[in-house]
Amino acid sequence: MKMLYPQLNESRLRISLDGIWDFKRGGESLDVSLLEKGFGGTETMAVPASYNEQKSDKTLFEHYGYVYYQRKLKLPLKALEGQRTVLYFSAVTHSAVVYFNGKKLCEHKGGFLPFEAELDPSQLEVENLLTVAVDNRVNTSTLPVGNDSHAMFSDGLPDFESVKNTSVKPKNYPNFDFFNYCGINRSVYIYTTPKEYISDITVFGDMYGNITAEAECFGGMAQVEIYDGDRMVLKGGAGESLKLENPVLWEPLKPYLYTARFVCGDDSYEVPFGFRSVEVRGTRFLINGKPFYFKGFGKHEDSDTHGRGIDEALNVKDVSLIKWINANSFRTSHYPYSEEMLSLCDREGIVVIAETSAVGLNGRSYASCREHHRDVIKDMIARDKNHPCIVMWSLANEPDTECEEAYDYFMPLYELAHSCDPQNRPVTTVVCNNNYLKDRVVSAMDVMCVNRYYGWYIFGGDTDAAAQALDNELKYFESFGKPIIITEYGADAVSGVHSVYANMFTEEYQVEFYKAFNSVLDNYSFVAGEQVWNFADFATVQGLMRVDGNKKGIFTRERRPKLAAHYLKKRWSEVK
Ligand code: BDP
Repeated sequence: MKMLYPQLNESRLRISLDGIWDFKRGGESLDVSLLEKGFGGTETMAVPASYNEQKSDKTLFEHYGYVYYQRKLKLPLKALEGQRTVLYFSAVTHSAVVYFNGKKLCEHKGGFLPFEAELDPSQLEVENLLTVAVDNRVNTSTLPVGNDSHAMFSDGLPDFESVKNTSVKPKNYPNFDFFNYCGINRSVYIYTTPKEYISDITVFGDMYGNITAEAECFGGMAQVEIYDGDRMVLKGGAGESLKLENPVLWEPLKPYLYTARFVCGDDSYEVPFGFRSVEVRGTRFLINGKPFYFKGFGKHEDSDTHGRGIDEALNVKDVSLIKWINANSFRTSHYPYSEEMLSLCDREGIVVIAETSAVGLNGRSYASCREHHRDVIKDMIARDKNHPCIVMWSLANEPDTECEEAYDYFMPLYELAHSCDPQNRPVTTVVCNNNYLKDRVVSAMDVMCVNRYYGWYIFGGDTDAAAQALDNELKYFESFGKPIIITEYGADAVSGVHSVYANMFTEEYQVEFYKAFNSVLDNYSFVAGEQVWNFADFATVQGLMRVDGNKKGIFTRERRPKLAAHYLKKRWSEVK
């Protein structure tokens, strides 16, 4: 779906619908009457944010199935007259059915990308009712992927079925390691455009000053003006070839942005953009012709109370910590992050690997996810194609790439991503197979991205064995003549737990783990980056392997540094 982020400017109005909405818990089947008629006796719920932790209520925390949101809204009908009026959801997790004044407006599958629908002027009243049903269920056809049940420990238990049928409440079994925070996670807007309007924009510059500036414009031809600050430096028809002599480049940690202003009839829209080129040449990842070494993190959109809801102050804080620790990049593990975060990274010069929500894929989900996976790739690239901060697309995290179907599943997606991206950025799939010799996908990607947990899940507590295992694996991957990025490696450290023996779960072990890994990475010139797992501690499902969440953060969930933060800060001030 092509759409532009709602913008307030001289041609467009933008009305925020964020705030406290009415809320009602539902069950496993959709109750259309609640959407048509609205509902009374309601709970309150903040939008945007996940609903799970907004109340001190375990049943909501663990809710399974539908919930309903509603709000009344008064509209300035005079101001909307003659305009196109659009309702825009930045992200509803994982799927939404939307009604406006009792009639179905749209529905959407996928919890991390925007969707919108035009409001029919004849349907607009002064006082309107907006209702939204949100489903949080994950299964083998959703991304991220869910399982049907937990097989673990049930095998062989004689009365398992009877316990299951009597006492086990229906719940999600995520095939991914982050808490399934759901709800209206990002902002909701009503915006207007003139009847003749710009529906899509492509704009970017390369390191030589060439500009691609195109606009889809209903009912006319668009013009484009390029600004350096307040000064217009170029002007032309959208789609014409434009070139700026000696542009200031967008560089990692030294960003510089120009603005492209598009005009079509009465409509206009501005996009900040940068001049930068990305290329994979041999074993190097080049940004603006220079080798770039990724230093940074896999992250999550995760925080107390907000859950996975957008938190702009936290985003600013995280970027400042990324700079404090001398890192330069992160991956949007394991789903597309908010557009606000990407715009922030454009401004701050943080390099981003943008990932789809395809996490937890296995042989079974390959058949049922393919079409949805294609949609997510297309929609993510349509939304994010202009951002200079994004230098690579990741199709998935840790799919089963040993199984027979894997190559035939991923290669068309790899081609699709390339064909959708006007900047033709490199494309990768992040893998983590126990037997790397059997991987059918990673060496076919532009950059090999590998997650590795030697010293934790394999050879836990033994950093010498971990180093040797990593060394063996890197020797194997070196033969492909492509760059490799270690996109995840990490050890849980419970903040405040210390030991002179550097045992697992202590802050000391986390440091020893990173020292051992890094000493091996430093020996291989085809290693193009290290992104540690994870930036901060984060919430997960309950389970034997998790002590109140995943503790592999370099920072705690509150963003306080662990010992390893000081070690990495020093290393990253020295390395490459
Ligand atoms: C990796 C996954 C990541 C997990 C991590 C871990 O990609 O989502 O959180 O393992 O176990 O395999 O900490």
